[in-house]
Amino acid sequence: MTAATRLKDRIAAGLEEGRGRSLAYTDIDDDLLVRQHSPLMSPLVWDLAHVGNYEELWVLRALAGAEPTRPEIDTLYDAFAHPRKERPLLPLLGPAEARTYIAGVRGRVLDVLDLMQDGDLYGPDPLRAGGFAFGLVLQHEHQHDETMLATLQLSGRPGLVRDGALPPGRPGGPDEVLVPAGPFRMGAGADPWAYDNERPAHEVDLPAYWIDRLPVTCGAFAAFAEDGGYDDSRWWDPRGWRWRVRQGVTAPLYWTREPGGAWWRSRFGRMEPVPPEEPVQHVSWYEADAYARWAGRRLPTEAEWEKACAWDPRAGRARAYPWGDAVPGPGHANLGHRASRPAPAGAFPAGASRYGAEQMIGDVWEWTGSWFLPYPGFSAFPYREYSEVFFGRDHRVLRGGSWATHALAVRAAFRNWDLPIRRQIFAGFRCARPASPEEA
Ligand code: AVJ
Ligand code: FE
Repeated sequence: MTAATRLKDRIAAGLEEGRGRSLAYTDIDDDLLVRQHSPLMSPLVWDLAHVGNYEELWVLRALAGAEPTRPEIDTLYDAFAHPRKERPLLPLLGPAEARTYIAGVRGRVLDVLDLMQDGDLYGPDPLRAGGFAFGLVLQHEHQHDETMLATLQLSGRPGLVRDGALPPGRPGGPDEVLVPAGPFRMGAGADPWAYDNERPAHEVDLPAYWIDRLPVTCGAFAAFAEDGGYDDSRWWDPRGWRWRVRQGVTAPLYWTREPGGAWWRSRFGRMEPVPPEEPVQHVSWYEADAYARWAGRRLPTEAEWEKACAWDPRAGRARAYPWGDAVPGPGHANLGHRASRPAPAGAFPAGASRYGAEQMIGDVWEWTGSWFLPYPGFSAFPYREYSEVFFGRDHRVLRGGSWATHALAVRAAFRNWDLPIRRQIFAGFRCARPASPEEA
């Protein structure tokens, strides 16, 4: 078997798995597919056709030079032409039409893949090299699948809760790990499917710091709320405080408190007690930032997060994942919607990084203290609207992926970003603090 055949098989299997996921999440009544569950989110039927339209743009047209199959629909599925709140008013393809459209695109994409040779996949064309355009559409579909899950959670409709088994938590152990001072290499190395915003890799020198071994749990976050953390402006960024007051936020999204004081949450329409040992999710950057200040800490910078996750000081190189370069297995991390929830704190000792940080990949996206900015020497590829137009002081960086993220759509160097008010995403955080000179 040639190297191209092996890569083509991996791509074909990945495309099929991703499509199975998109179709499973949209295997619901048409009425639920076309309805807008929240002005923050697209109707699910938009995501479905958008995924196929993106695949047509990048594989059929950009890579293979094909003519548009349905030029009149492009603008409907251009995320920049129409903000989310406008999407339900557009003459979108209906559910059946959308499924037919994306299946037609997929058939042609598999034909294009089939015809690719070693020389194409390992040649100089940057859209073809390493199967880049295929990796782009595959990751994109998984990103929208995660967005669809967030929409389904917002809809509050029962169903689609997966009760797959997760490993038990491990109470005890150190709260924080020390990362000694020194330089490390930040950003994507040889990974052919890395996004433009992960490049170029560059050296960053950091002073010594402590970072939480585990993400902040629901129990710890409840202590902040019970201590009046939501009522004390001292802990809050001024913009966060205004947002908190205006929105009347008093707990993570989907949480409620009984008169007796017990915390409950709604998860895909199911009411259940908040599990104290589970990493907290559905908190905004502002809530994470306020918790950290209350705890006498701060959020890690993006560089601190990545060094603690990926750097191997003995080998002097960055790993693709905390545990090494092996693709994520069930003992490493909670990814790919095994269960519709994060795993309890301490569930993945085999997923620990060189510095001893755990659960950095999977479970919950982790807010960092950094704005979404380009690395020095950044150049947009293959299009400015993936990352470049979002750089600046509007979006905060999230790292590590959640329980809903597919293994192909996250790695140590992967950067996600969102507005600091966002709560419907599967985001939590961990804290950090500088090390004193004696500790360092
Ligand atoms: C990287 C998750 C912020 O969903 O807005 C999807 C990914 N870009 N379609 C998003 C994306 C174009 C993006 N995030
Ligand atoms: Fe998209």
